[in-house]
Amino acid sequence: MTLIQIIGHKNPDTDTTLSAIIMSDFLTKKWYITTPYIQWELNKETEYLLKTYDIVKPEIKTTLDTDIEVCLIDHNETSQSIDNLSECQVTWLIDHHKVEFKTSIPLYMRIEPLCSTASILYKMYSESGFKISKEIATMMLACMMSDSLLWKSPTTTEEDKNIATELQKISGIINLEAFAMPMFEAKSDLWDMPIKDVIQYDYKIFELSGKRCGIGSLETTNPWYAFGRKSEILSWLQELKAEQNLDFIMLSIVDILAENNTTIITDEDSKTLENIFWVQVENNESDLLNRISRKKQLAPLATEYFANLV
Ligand SMILES: [Mn+2]
Repeated sequence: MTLIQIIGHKNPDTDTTLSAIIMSDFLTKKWYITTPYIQWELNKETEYLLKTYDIVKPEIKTTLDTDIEVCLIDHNETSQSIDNLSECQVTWLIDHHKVEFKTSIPLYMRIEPLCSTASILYKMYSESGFKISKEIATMMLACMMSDSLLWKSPTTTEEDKNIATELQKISGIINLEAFAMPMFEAKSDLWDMPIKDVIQYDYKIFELSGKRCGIGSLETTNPWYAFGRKSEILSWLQELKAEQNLDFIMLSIVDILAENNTTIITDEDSKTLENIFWVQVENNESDLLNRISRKKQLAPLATEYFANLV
């Protein structure tokens, strides 16, 4: 019997958390003994889903046991993973992000450009001939809706939509919008949260050609909340930049309903933002139009910009 620890990325979101749970179910069907973990407290969308669908919350861990095999889920970059990744034996990796991963041992690695990691897991169940329960189907759909923002993100593919149709049959979820809207509303309920946490609510650090870049993407049905606290956000962006030893930091406010992105940026990083996205910054704000996907629209342009600086 092989034991496997399954871990999602830092600042856990719905796809990383539920995909860890789904992967645990999948590997159990393959006779492994597995435990899903998350790296920090959940966001309110995921909390809402656990409560509504009676799902057990994974335990929090930021380092893993180096004697037990590891499965990375929904990420592959060191800066987004557990603190002792270099000492761990990663034998599985399932993801849908760009690849920045070096391995010292052979592994099962599957990366596909689908809207969610759960979409890939659906294919793995199908290929193995494993039955998907109603609970797992519901979780998979939640991951797909969360990562694709109800198909609005350009990461959505035809294959994802076909997978969702199959999952709707199993889960009995007829109306996807009615299923997804309470998720988005739960995620947007930030009134009691310190601004430092708001910035890092959905936040990733990238190592781009030797530069450390923090990119926050606050997906919300209520963008006015963030703009109402812009001056606080700006001073915390400055703080976080120093604290996390970053070269650049930006916070995109993604309006889920209007499908647009207005980015808040400090004076210090305004010029860089203008150069990355070919936009204007005014009053520490910039209209990034319909660029709502960090993995497909924000990170690639930033990657290209910093690569050209070298
Ligand atoms: Mn994901």
